[in-house]
Formats: sequence, structure tokens, C-alpha cells
Amino acid sequence: SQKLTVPEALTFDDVLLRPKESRVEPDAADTSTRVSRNVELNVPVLSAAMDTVSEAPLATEIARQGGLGVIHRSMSVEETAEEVTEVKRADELIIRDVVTASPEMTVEEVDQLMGRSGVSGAPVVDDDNEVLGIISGTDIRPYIGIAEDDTVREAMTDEVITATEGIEAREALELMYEHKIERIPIVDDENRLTGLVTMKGILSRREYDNAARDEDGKLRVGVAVGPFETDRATAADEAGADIIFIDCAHAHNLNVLDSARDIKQEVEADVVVGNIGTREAAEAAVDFADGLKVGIGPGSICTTRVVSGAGIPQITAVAEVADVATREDVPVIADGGIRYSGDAIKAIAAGADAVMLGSYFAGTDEAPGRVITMQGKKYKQYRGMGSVGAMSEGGGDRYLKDADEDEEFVPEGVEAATPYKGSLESELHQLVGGMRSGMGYVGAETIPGFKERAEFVRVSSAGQTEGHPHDVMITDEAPNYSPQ
Ligand code: RVP
Repeated sequence: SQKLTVPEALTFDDVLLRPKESRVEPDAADTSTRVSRNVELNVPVLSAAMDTVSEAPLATEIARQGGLGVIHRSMSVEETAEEVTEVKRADELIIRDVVTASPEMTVEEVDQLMGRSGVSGAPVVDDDNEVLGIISGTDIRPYIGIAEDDTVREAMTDEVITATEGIEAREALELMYEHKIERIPIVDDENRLTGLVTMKGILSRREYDNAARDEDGKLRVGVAVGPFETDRATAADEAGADIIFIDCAHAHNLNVLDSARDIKQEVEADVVVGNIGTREAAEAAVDFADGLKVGIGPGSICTTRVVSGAGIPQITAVAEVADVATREDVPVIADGGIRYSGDAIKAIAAGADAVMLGSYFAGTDEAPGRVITMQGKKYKQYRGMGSVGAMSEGGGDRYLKDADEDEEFVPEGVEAATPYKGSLESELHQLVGGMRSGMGYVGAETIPGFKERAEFVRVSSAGQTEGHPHDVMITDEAPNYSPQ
């Protein structure tokens, strides 16, 4: 029968990168990439939009390290906007929530205020928010002849160096060195306070020289929205999200595509459409999408393939979509199923521009949820967004199922635990280090170059066994390998 003449589809374990002539040292490999039409990253890695993975703390940290966090959507629209704002404010040069003192406060009061808010100095402003002076810890130490009930007006420094909006980090630093100060109030043309630049803030920004930042120097962040959630999309957009991710398990559903097209018209941010897994789906979205996200059923917590009988093994899915997307210069993200750094770089070899991971990051300190101990080992919770637990807390429409209905769910995911892993920074370091290593074996210095140059060999099951540690008993766990 015609029905039985079926194409083969491959996944990570079915292939390996063919080693090639190379002068590329892994450390010299450039991992920067384009993740959507207008957004570039220094590290081609995204965190999954899941309620046990990506909220503001993880999104902030991954952006500082050069990647992108995608905030999940099991929360109110207002909360989504707040999450975006939190990431955007994290490393802002000009602090907006400034702790201020009033001139009538006593020295004792201002000391307590600074202690409570964890700052070591504060601009002094009048009722109109006009800057009168600045007070710092050193101004109020009793030994310089200041009494506890003296007022701030008496103790403050009233010759304040201020600056206006638009100041750059370098200029601010120069002013600070010149005047031996650690903070500069930012004022409008009537000398009213609009923000504050601190030495501490500038130095911590410098630590993250690889960070993913927008044109204003703020950290980048992505937001997942339901396929029909125009309100969440516009709220995230207004809050400054860089990319809106249409978050759907089957974006080749035509109603979803219609709605995604409408959402694209409403927002300034890039719109990434997903998930898809075939050439035909790519054709249907490539004319309006700023990026395509690939993955039908590869996720570690996903039961879509078992429950629905549908799916495409991930290497084939990525390759099919990339064939179409590359032609139109639209970036592709490979989402799900990545267990090792080798899987991540294989996804790029298949044609992806970046990878998205859930389970890999769910065990880090920055992910939501607490550490649990079972039989002496530490874990964190990790669950599919199509699991009963996650769906009953919202987001069932990812699976095009009505989460409000009072009937039993048909889940497409499981609730699980994943080993506790410590800091996101060290996990990401291992992941990206392994990917660089792959670039070295193939002899490609850049991600676009690697995509062109990489070739696969097909691996038998004997070959797979050979590729993992075998015939030994592992005595010390490696930071980037654990037997599955
Ligand atoms: P993984 O990295 O293998 O843990 O996969 C994460 C991906 O799995 C997510 O980015 C999403 O595309 C998919 N997912 C999330 N929930 C579910 C589910 O419940 N089936 N699947």
C-alpha cells in the first residue's frame, strides 16, 4: 500500500557531526546568532516558557549571560507586564525606583531608611521632587559632629553633581571619578529627580559584557502568549518585551495562524510563531513570522506523541522547517528534547539558529520552585505545560483545549522532578562550552558558517552505545554528563 511507503524521520541520537578539517579553537568560536528578525543574541540559547522554568529571575540571569528567557503565561496579563518590567529594569543604567530622603527627616530616621532599603545614600528632594542635596552614610556618622536628631538638611551635601537623561555609562563614570562621588541624581530641566546612576550599578553591568541587551542597554526578554491572547501580547509589548512567542503545541492550526497574523499587526516586538514541525507549516507562517519555533513532541516531559500519535523526530523537523525559513531569511529555534550540549549543536547543524531548553534549566537556582530532597538526592519540580497540574492553573489552550471546561483534562505532559543543579551560569557555561567544541570539530568559526559546513553521519544503535561511556562504572560524575 501507498500508505506504507513512508519517509524516515531522525532525531538527535540518530546522527553525529562529521568531524572536518579545522583551525578553529573552541574558545575562539563566535556563538552570536539571530533569534528572530530583529533580535540578536551572543549565546544561541533560550529558556522554555514553562511555569517551572522561566520567570523574571531566570530570564534576567540568562540575558546577562547572553541568552534569552521566555516568560511563561500561567499568570495574569498584569503580572506578565510586571515580569517584563522586572527584567528590563534589572541592569538599567538609570535606576527608577529611587530611595529618597526629605530635608526634614532626622539623621536617625534617614539612617534607618537606608538600612531598611539596602542603599548607602539617597538624594534629598522637596515636595516637588526637586533635588536639594544628597545624603550618604558618611554624612551621618556621629563622629563628625552630627547628632541623631539633626535634620537631613543640616547633614546633607548640598552641592550635588547631577546629570540629565541620556547620560551614558562612560560619562557617568568620568563624572564620578572627577568628583569622587558614587551616585549621580538624574534630573529634568527643572531640577526634578527622574532617576539615579550609581557606581555599583555601572560596575555590575560591566561584569556582564556578553549580555543580551536592547538598543537602550536594557536586558532582552521574551514573552509567551496564548494563540488567541491579543491582550497579553499588547501588554507585554507595551512593557517592552523584545519578542512575543505564540505559544501553541500545533501552530499549523489555521485559526492559530490567523490569530498570530493579527497579533503581529498589533505589536512592535518581533513575533515568533510555534510550534511547528513540517515544511508545510513553515510555508504557512514564513510570510509574516519573525521567527519559527520547531518541536512537536520532543520535550522531556511531553507525551504528545504517545497521547495523540502525532509528532516529528526533532532533527528532521528542524531540517524541514529550516529549508523553508532560510530561503526567506527567517530564524529558526529548535525547542525541546535537548539533553546534552551535543544535542544542542546538532540542532544547529540541522538548520536552527538557536535552541530552547526546559529540563536543562529547571534544576537551577534561578528557576521557580524549591529544592526537594528524595532519598538523599536534591531535585526541583519540573512539569509539562500540558500536564494536569499546569493546565488546571491556566494555559490549556497551548494544547487547543479549553482549560475552563469542567471536565477531565486529556493531558499531553507529565509532572516530574529534575536533579538540582546549582547556578544557571555554570549550567549555561557547560552547554555553550560543548557547543563551541562541536564548532571546533566541524571547523566553523560562526553559527551561520557552522550551519553551512556541518554534515551528519547516521548512527546505528551499536554506534550510539559506543558514544556513551561504556564498560566502565562512573565514579565521579562529570558536570556535563549523566547517564539517562
Ligand atoms: P525539554 O527541554 O526537553 O524539557 O523540552 C521543553 C519544551 O517542551 C518546551 O519548550 C515546550 O515546547 C515543550 N513542552 C512544554 N510542556 C510540554 C507538555 O506538557 N507536553 N511540552
